[in-house]
Amino acid sequence: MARFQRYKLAYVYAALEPHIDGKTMEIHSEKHHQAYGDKLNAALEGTKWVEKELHEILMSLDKVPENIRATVRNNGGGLFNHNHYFSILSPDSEKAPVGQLAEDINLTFGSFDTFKEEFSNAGINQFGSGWSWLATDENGENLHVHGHPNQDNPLMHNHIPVLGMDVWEHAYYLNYQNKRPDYVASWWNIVDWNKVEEIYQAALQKKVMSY
Ligand code: MN3
Repeated sequence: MARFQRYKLAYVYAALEPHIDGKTMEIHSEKHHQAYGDKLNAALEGTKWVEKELHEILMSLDKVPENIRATVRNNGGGLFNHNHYFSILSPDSEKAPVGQLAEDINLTFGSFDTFKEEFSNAGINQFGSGWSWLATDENGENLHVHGHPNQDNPLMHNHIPVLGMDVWEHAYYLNYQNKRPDYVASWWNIVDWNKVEEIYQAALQKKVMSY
């Protein structure tokens, strides 16, 4: 069995319709996500890095040998980001943050709506492919929103990821074609806020949720 594995969905591919169609989910998970894992495993095979957790590798990319660093950044980032993404989506969304995260989003951004706007805009305005992320700093403090290109994520800046939205076209093109803002608006209907709160509780303890 390969060292690094993709997270398998806890629901059927069509479960998120009409917000994301089943065919997009299937291709996204079985082709794109699978390929990131395959390429990461191939790059790290026979190195000491297979003994590390994925998030530890992404937090120390500067120590990864230069000849495989870009491959590990792109595909390790891709594997982690999609493990996160597929684990925080659900057909049974609470539609709004819960627990400590709900309180801290209000404290930091003023309201859930203000946060949603900032997070959505970071995704909509990301030039080319990338992600919108809510993260804490390395101490589990200072919630902030940041857009990242390609498969980069907060770990590469020593921050702790809390919530990530994929804005690559492969995440939405079958339903939405070029209309990224429509996908972003619909995406809020399928966020599993109980799961995001679990990730945030770990972040408060300076821990990265592993998969
Ligand atoms: Mn993707």
